[in-house]
Amino acid sequence: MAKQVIKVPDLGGADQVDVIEIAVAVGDTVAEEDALIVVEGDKASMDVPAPVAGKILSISVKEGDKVSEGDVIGEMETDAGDDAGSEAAEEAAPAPAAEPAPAPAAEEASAPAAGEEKEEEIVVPDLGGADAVDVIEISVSAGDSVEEGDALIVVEGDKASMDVPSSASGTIVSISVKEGDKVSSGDVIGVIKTVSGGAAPAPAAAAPAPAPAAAPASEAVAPQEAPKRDPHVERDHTPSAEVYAGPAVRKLGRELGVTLNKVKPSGPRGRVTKDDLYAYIKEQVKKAESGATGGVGGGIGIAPMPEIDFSQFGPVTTEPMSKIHKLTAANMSRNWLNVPHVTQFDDADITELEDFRKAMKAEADKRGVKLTPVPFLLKAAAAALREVPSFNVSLHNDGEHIVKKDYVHIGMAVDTPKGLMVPVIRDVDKKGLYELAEEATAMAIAARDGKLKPRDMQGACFTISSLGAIGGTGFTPIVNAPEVGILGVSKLAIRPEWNGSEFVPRKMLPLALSYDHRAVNGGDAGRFLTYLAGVLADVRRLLL
Ligand code: CAO
Repeated sequence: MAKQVIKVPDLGGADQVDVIEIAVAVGDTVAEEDALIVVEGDKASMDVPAPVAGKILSISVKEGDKVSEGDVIGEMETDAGDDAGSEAAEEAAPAPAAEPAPAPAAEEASAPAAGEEKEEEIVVPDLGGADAVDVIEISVSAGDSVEEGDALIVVEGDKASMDVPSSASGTIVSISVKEGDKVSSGDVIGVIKTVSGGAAPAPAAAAPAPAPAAAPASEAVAPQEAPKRDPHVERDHTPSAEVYAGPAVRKLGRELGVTLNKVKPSGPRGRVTKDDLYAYIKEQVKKAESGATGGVGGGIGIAPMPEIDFSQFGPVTTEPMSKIHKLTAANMSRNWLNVPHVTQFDDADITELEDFRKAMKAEADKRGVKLTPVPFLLKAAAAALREVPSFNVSLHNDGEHIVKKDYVHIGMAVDTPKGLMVPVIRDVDKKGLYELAEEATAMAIAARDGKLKPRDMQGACFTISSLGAIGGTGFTPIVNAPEVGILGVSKLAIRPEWNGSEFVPRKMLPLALSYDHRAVNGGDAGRFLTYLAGVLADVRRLLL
């Protein structure tokens, strides 16, 4: 182990550049060439990379300080031998950057007459010795009008990204590179049409674009970033390449898949810092989670609900939601947003069912069970799931398969003081009415007493939500995904029905079937509900 002083390397003649970002903290382990700090001169910002791999012992500068070549910016602990001193460090440190040098002189060319159009090749300028750098963004397309100095493409070397600016004002005729291509100094990347203007001669043909970055300070120099900054630029429409950010932040942004123009900058002169990037990601995660957990919106691009102080309208009390209530809210949001719902309505004529049920009431009481319409609904739904197997399905997670079920488990929504619970009655198709009545009652009691186990609430193919005892003429229930559908049952009403020759009073039960239209089509749903209503209208069909 050896201590090594970290010094600012050759800045290509630049002096007193600003420290605009500290990219590491004491105790961080860094690899050779990892950015330690970012400095900025008049025309470019650049990383100061770690001269060797090791651990940061101290950083002796802070954002806003000014540094020059040779200044000590900190200390590292390295694996090198004890003779590794600061001189060695200096030698080891690749000169990362240089103050942007004046553009290479354009080749002499005779000035064309005023108003004369001319096509010029656009050439990659001096990249400070770097070779075969990546094209990471194409900022213009054919037909675009550009001003001299506008970014045409953005390239990136090992340690920095930079704009390749237009050498002249004019119209882009063509761009011959694409993102992902590699280019070197002198490569032609397109053609621009210029018009010479009056006394002022147009830029010379085929002149390399002014080097936006450092003139080489050493062979190790990488292209440097020359960010274009316009405080008036509308950030959402700003190409990432034009966002003002250091190479380390750009790299991190790419790794995390963040488009930098969406990040609110907090650095000097609108610079995006690493902290801005992290803050942006935190915000996105929070938004996504609030959308997924049924918060008050903000996920998947939905505008969040405004915060409202209800006390301004009248007296209020605020109570915490129960755990079940919060879970239900989260599930409802998830299901509502994920499942394309369709709700189909029908009325089942349950006049005969009610006669039968009442006739059996005494016997049921003797057995200690309460025979309400619910066991009949369970039985009829099970029969319909067997009759229309294309309805007894779930959409596979991969979105490419349908899971067909050869079992019939049905959930039953129970209203409890702590919130909505949905216990599941298994193998409904194999059970008799009394057994179902008994189980439904036991499940409802367990739900209200908070005695249901997680397994008691899993595995349903379908759910029945009966609000018949409460009232209402109809409602549209939300599918309890990944189940395929849910039957909402409202209060039966005696209504005049036409029997072919006269109106007769019939007991009509309003049914509403919501289903996942990704998993089943209207035809399946229509057959399912028609069959179910038919069974309720004539329970003898359950015997068949
Ligand atoms: N129309 C008219 N009367 C009805 C009816 C209907 N559709 N359904 C039930 N009834 C009657 C019953 O017959 C019973 O009357 P009797 O005592 O005279 O026989 C009375 O209403 C009360 O029934 P119940 O509530 O004790 O039993 P149930 O089997 O009808 O319902 C259960 C059980 C657990 C489904 C119900 O108690 C419940 O919690 N329902 C609410 C479900 C819910 O909250 N759904 C919404 C989910 S989405 O927010």
